[in-house]
Amino acid sequence: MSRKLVLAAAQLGPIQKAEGRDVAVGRMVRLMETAHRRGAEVVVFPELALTTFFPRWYEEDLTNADHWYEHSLPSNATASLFEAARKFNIGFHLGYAEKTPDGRRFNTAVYVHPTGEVVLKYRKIHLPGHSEYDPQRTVQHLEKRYFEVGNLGFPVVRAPIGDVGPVNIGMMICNDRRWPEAWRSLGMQQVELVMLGYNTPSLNMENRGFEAHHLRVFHSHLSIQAGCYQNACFAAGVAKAGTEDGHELFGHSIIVNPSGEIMAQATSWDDELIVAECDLDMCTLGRTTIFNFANHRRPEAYGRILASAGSEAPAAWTPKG
Ligand code: CDT
Repeated sequence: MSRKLVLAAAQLGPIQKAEGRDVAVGRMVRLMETAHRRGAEVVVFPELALTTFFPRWYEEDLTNADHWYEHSLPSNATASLFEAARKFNIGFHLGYAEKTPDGRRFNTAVYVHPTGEVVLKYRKIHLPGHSEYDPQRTVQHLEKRYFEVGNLGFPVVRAPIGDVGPVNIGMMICNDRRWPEAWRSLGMQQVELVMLGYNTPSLNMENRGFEAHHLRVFHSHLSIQAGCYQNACFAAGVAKAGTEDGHELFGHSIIVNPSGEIMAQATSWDDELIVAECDLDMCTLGRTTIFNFANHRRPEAYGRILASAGSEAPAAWTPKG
């Protein structure tokens, strides 16, 4: 049986702070319809797809921020996404802010089957930024204030997609893509398709003058392409892009194959669908040769990676002569 999956990455343009979920959801349903017309079996939306990237806004009392979170899924506001999935027989990946019934807050993504069932849930682990208002910064990045570190690990599930049959699906969210540990955790479960959404400011507010503007996109692509190559998988890296209330997020959404090559790339910083036919059998080459983990990994030499989060300076060498 052919394992050619038609994958769509649905980049979203900006969502302004004052815009309600109805605006975003309406745009997303239109993208799902376009994805269906282009033969896609699955569509991947960005991180925090339903609202503006609100962690740039400081809120002293988190209870005043409740309106940014989804308290259930589906909800009245998101029901039409689930209806579109069923109507177009298309699975979808959605990033959103989750508030659990016991009051916990996570930066979350789900993969939803066309029946409306949630197949896989992931809660972001590598939260960038800070938790308190930082007067040094002109723009805040308060993910550590708004979210707890995800508590679901890096799960992979084998689930049917479209005509392809079972696919090993995993997820990461935005900053996770920069961490090889995240990719390898998915690779260790033979992931075939990584769905990942991002909201990445075009300017690094922690820039100390060393990071040229163009390197922001380069580093995003570098991370995704390396992750795919080293773990023999496909990925859809999908942006929320454009200018939200004066704050620019870059686009450049991509679909990448297990050779690390970009198969499709968005060219706008607005709502845009890119599609690629992904032959999942391409994952076999890397997995059975150079990245045959069972044959070539040396976990006995990797102890440091689990022993501590931070690095330590090496022993100094000085010449004897
Ligand atoms: N959303 C998210 O994780 N954005 C980060 C920005 C890092 S700069 C604080 C990213 O890694 O793209």
